[in-house]
Amino acid sequence: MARPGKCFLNVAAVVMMLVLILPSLSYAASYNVGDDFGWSYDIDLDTWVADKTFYVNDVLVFIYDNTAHDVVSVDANGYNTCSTSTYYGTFTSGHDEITLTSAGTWYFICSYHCDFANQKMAVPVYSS
Ligand SMILES: [Cu+2]
Repeated sequence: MARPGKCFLNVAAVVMMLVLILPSLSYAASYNVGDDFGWSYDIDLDTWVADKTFYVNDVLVFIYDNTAHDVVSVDANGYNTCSTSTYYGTFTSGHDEITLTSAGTWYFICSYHCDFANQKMAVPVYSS
């Protein structure tokens, strides 16, 4: 008992689901922090952040020499005072991929160079 009409509807439903799902997946972007400089005080990180728009689920890739630097996710006070006392995570692999899982401002510092070399950045993250 062939029912070509129902088959067409199933195909159409699958296509519609893909059309709805695929754009939301492809929007997540990945950024190498500092581009060719990496996570470094040799680049103005504020400027690096300023010309980009970050969204939830985007990924920041911190590439650095882990014998010289680290990445500490801190709150606003930690960012302003270069304090790691209220941190949300310390990353030390030299190649850390951090997914921006919520909207708001994310703060990152290098515990070695935050205060005297300004190796820190505040990243505004938007919901969509
Ligand atoms: Cu550093």
